[in-house]
Amino acid sequence: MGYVKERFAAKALPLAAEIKDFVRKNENVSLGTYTIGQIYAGMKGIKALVTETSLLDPEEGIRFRGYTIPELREKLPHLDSCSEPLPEGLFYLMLLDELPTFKDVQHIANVWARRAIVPLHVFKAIDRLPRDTHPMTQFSIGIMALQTESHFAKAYRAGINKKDYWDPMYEDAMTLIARLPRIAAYIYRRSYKKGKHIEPNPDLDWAANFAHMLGYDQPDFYSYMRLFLTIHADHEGGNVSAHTTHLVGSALSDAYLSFASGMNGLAGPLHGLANQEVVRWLLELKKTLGKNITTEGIEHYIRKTLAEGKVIPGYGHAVLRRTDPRFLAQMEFAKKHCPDDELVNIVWKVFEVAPQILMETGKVKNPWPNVDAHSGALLVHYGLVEYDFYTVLFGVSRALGVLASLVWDRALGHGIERPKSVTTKWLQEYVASLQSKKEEPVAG
Ligand code: CMX
Repeated sequence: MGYVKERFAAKALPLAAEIKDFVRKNENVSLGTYTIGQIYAGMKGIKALVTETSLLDPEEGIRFRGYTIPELREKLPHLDSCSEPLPEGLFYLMLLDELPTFKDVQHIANVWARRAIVPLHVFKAIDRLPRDTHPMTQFSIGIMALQTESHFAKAYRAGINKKDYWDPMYEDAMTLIARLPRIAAYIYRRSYKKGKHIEPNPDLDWAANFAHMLGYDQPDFYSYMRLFLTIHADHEGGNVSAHTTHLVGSALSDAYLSFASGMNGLAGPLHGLANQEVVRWLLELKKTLGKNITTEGIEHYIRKTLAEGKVIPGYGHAVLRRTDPRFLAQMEFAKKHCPDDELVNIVWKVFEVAPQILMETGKVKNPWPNVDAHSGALLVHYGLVEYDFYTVLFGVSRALGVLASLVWDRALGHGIERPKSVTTKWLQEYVASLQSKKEEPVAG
């Protein structure tokens, strides 16, 4: 057993017993009520999930194990040549609830590098798909093809004791994270670079090696990938990709099946696919406005998009009510590395005018930009212009959070998820019964 796994077992197993006891003693404590409006609005705001790795505050933004994004950028280990954190360190923090040392980060990087070899049949499965298949579909199928490697599925079939579920889940999570960059880079080079694949460089860290396999070896791009893969990793448990991974895992589906399901959710335009939609929208804006990329021109374009019954991609959020700190971290990065880039400047101009227009609609609850509003312009700046691929980058990062959570789910013995559903007729009758009770004459 590696030392990270030993530390996880030493921490998680006593905690599982502690939480069981906590639940037993407090099982009737109410967390408040929820409304019919919330049910129809996608269960927003209903506290119904437990996720240990991160917590989202509507006003402040995300905290990973208590640390904000600016704090992570300051406190997580980084290379001497780069001030951005190494995402291996964030994974360690989310898994163990402890800030890693540089040595811990190197250890994780070494484990992933040793496990990074992808079996040939995975590439063959991807190669059977038409080359113009959307990269997220190829990614999901690649992950599914890798499921032949699952330790959890084999252990379950062999009759593993439920107390030990976390162990093969840990192994699957580590192996899957190790292999995702290779699968993602394979899809990129297959789809856009005539299948000219690039061998991994084991001397590079996880993020830089990914950038290298994609074909982008600029040191600044390595830095951006470290930042990108850190900030997209987790956003508590209720977002579609995290919730889906957790839900499917609750049926004891292994890490590959669960994570592929999460990626199918990430591929929706209201979630992760928004990063490709933002660049598509920005390029259309540029084409429509020509040289007239003024405040008035952008305002007009935003109003036209809304009038056509479409959303402004990259704006709004189901929980956040302020500018996303993940947007701000990328803005800060861009100000340092490419302040004169044309598309980046358009992102900033849209930021100046879009919130006011969205507020004027009177219905958008959060008019501020989210993480996806900025990433694409930076990727275009570094030459990665094939925007249909952007959600795959998001997916590689999201693996860190949702797979750390999946290991915790099995260690804590979370049960199969199965909320109760009712029909609209049931709700109508329920409301009518409440009204008739109110109208009943009071005795005496
Ligand atoms: N542009 C136009 N209208 C928007 C909007 C936007 N950016 N954001 C919200 N609205 C609209 C909704 O479509 C909804 O309209 P209807 O009442 O006509 O259905 C209304 O405002 C209220 O929505 P809300 O409560 O503010 O937002 P939701 O929680 O329902 O949805 C989100 C959140 C992110 C799906 C939504 O803001 C949106 O569609 N944004 C654009 C897509 C996007 O950037 N997604 C990425 C989110 C981050 C991520 O997961 O990666």
